Formats: sequence, C-alpha cells, structure tokens
Amino acid sequence: MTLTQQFEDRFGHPPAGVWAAPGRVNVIGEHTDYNEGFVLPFAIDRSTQVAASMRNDTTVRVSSTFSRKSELVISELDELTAGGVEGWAAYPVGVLWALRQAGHEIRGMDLLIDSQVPVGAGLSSSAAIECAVAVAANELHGLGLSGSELALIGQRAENEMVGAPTGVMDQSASLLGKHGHAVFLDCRSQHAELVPFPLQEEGLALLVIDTRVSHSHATGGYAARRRSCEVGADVMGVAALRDLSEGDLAEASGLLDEETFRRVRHIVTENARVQATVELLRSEGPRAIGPLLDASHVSMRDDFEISCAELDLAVDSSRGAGALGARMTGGGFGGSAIALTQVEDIDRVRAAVMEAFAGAGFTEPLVFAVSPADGAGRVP
Ligand code: GAF
Repeated sequence: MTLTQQFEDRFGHPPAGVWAAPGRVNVIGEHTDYNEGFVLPFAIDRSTQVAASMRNDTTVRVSSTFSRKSELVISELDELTAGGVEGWAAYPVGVLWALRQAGHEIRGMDLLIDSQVPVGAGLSSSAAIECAVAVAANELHGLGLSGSELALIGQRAENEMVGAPTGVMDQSASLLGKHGHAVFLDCRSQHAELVPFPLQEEGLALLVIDTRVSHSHATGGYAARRRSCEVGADVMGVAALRDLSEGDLAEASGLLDEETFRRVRHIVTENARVQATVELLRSEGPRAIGPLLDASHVSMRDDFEISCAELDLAVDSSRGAGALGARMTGGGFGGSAIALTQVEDIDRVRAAVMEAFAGAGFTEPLVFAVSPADGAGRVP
C-alpha cells in the first residue's frame, strides 16, 4: 500500500500531497553548530515522508507507520505548551507549534509519517521528521519560508518541545542538501554554500558503520558538553567559541580548568578542520580529506570525549583495512561512524569491521554506503 493509500485508510480522506526530507551524515564539524561555528554535513539518500492535509480547525492528528498501528496522537494547537507532547509525536507537532510561536497562522493538519532513516543511528531521523513536516506545512499554509528559516523552526521544535539542546546543523542539512554536494554552513550567519562532493566519479564510497549503540541527546553527555562550551566562552570573554582561534589556545590553557580546556580545544581545532576540508574539497576533491577525518575523530575521542569503544573500533578497524579516513559522526556516545573508502576496498573494510566487532563481543554493526542527495521537498 502506498503512503497515500495508508493515509486514506487512516483518516478517511486523501492527503493534499506527500513531502520528503532526508537524514544526514556529517562529514566534519562536530558540536561546532551550537558554538556558532562551521559544519559540513550532507543530506543522505534515505528519507522520511509525510502525507499531509489541512483541517478547518486547530487540531493536529498524527500517526506513523513505525508506531503501533492504531496509534493516533491528537493535539490541540491552541492548548499546546513547550514540552507538552511526549514521544515521537513531539517532533511533528513541535514544528507546527514552533511555526505558531514564530507568529505564523497555523491551522490543524492530518499527518501520516513513514521513514527509511534508521532511528538511533545518529543519522538525524528526528530532524528528517521535523523537516518533512516543515516543508509540508510551509507549502500548504502558503508561508513562503526559506530552507534556512524552516531549519530554525525545526531546531526550535527540538529545543523547546522535545527538550534536546541541539544546534541547527541537522535541519539545515536536511533542508538545504543537494545531490552530489555537501553543505558548508556558517552556523552564526546561517550562510550556506554547496561544496561538490563527487564520490562515485572519484571511485570512492562513504560507508556508514552503525554501531547500534543507542544514544540520547536530551539527557546527559550532549547537554554537559554544551554547558562546558558555554563556560569556556564565558571565561574567555567571547560571545561563542567560534570567536577563538588556535592562537588563543595558549591563553585558554592558563585560564581554564584542564577538562574545559580540552572541550574548547576540540571546538577551536574542529572549526579549523572544517575550513581546511572545504578548501581541500575545492582544490583536490574528496580523496584528499582522509587525514582531516582521522584528526577529527582523535579530537572527539580524547578532547571532547564523546566517542565510545564501539565507535573507536569502527574507526580503527576500517582504517586498518584501507579506508582513507574515518570518524564518528553526529552527537556521539553511540550511533554511527563514517569511513571514506575506495570502491574496490569496500568489501575488505566491511569484513574487517564485522570481524573486529565479533572479536570484541559487540553487537553486529550495520555497514552501508550513503551518497549526497537532494534536500527536503514535495514528492512529485
Ligand atoms: C546532534 C545535534 F542535533 C546537532 O545539532 C549537532 O550538535 C550534532 O549532534 C553534533 O555535531 O546531531
């Protein structure tokens, strides 16, 4: 059954259309977004779809193909408050709530969501839901908002309805992505540039190694890292860590406690690595960026301390089998690593990772290739 047919089945009338939004991998630039720095993600060829229609009242009815079949979450837009929706429905309903908070006149909607973005793999399945709903609501309400404006709406839904203190990277990648390109985003100005990322043409593949270790952004480590960064910026007297450069690190080491210094050093050096990666992509292409991916992983492992044994093993075993560079991607504490690999080495890398995980007694990882795809939009 198509999503349109399932929508009719569930709601008793046809949808006005179907919209899709992709997940993302981040090539480089981790935890730099909420420090107003630089990121380089790309939208992947796996997406979330939403079949949607407008209602004449202010009720939102939302269902999904991945929740219990009969589950229908019903929310009254007029009565909603921040944090007022629990579970997965907080993402779609949160977007309509955030649009209202931003001053837009939003009516009720019927929504049915389906997704091919694996949940908990660090590939932004939540941002994909937000962005699919955002583009559907934008078009059906005739709001005319840009991708960058919708990204902020999605981020607000996630920060205030879901309660996860995340940055704007994931939504930006999902909305602004373009086939064959990575999105170079300045998270302070929201200025985005598309940087060619030719994988197939260069005989390369980007493998995702999903460790299947789950992570949570809403609690624990992510929020703690964000707080450390804020403390670091405060002590250094800057608006955000974006304002520091490598030349400031000597002074920072004298002013900050040892742990906060390492957090700060990760952000400062990571921002420099993102810019170096973009320059190399433009001058030499993706084959040249391996060492920067490796250095990023070491910085996340040792300075920012957001890796874990499974992610380190995914990186080390893929590099040992000939990957050109590898790093964990996303928020950390689990989720996925990426490995830039020559096409002829894919099987060897996959086998080495599988063997290493089996040898360590870890859950078998999922290994698959992703490529840069178009951002969110209406499904023709
Ligand atoms: C998660 C967050 F949602 C992003 O905003 C970003 O901070 C990322 O972790 C780390 O780079 O995906």
